[in-house]
Amino acid sequence: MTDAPQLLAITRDISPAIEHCELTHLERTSIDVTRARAEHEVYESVLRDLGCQVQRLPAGPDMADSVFIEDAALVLDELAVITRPGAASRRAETPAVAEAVRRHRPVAAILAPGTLDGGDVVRIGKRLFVGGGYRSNDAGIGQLRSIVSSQGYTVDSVPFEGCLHLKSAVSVVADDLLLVNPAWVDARHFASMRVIEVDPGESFAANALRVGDALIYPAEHTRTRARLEAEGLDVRPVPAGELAKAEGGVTCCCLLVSVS
Ligand code: CIR
Repeated sequence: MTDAPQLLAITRDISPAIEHCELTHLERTSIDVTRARAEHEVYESVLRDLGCQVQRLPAGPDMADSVFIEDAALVLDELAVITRPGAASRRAETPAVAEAVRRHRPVAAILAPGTLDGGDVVRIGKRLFVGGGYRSNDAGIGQLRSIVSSQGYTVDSVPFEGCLHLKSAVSVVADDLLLVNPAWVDARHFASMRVIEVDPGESFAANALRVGDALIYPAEHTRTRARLEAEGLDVRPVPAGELAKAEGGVTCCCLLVSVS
């Protein structure tokens, strides 16, 4: 008899230095660390409600962006790829993530001069779409292709603009359905997928975290949430406004690993 696979959500502490986080498209505004930590705890408790086991890694004051653990690795069913983040300040984040992930997957790594951020990778089955040109460069995307092609994955570079990562512009909300901000990415790159567009007044609303059949979703984006619910999707709102000031969304704050 085999045990049913379980979902492990690896999260990471919010650094006391989060006020010094990387910012690209937002003005720096004061981040309330206590409030951000409270938001993160709600997020973790919703992950648990959805059946995940949560493992939170510690972070140091040299890792301002540590909470955004998604960028440090890409975890697939067959293997994990430890990234080389596009922002040099974030490269100290990867060793501890590699150590945690290695318990569950064989591990490969992106090497210099390649760069890749996990937030740039949208997976649709065996197709990986990588937002190129900002945090993830051609060398990193090429290395990813070499690493995963033997496992049957295709890797395509997708242009986007106006936001930090491809997953800020598009995320998968059901097997055949994407949530998209059309101002930031052209959904025709993802042929065969149906599309829900964000409400035009909610630019940052395209990032949703799919856990099983449910979606963890920022409570702030009420009008786009109504569009998701009108599709019959099970939306679990979480407060995410404080971490949004650091340019983070809900996919960024965990790595999901199916374990048996
Ligand atoms: C950064 O600029 O790297 C962080 N302040 C935010 C990272 C958010 N990660 C993500 O969207 N995957």
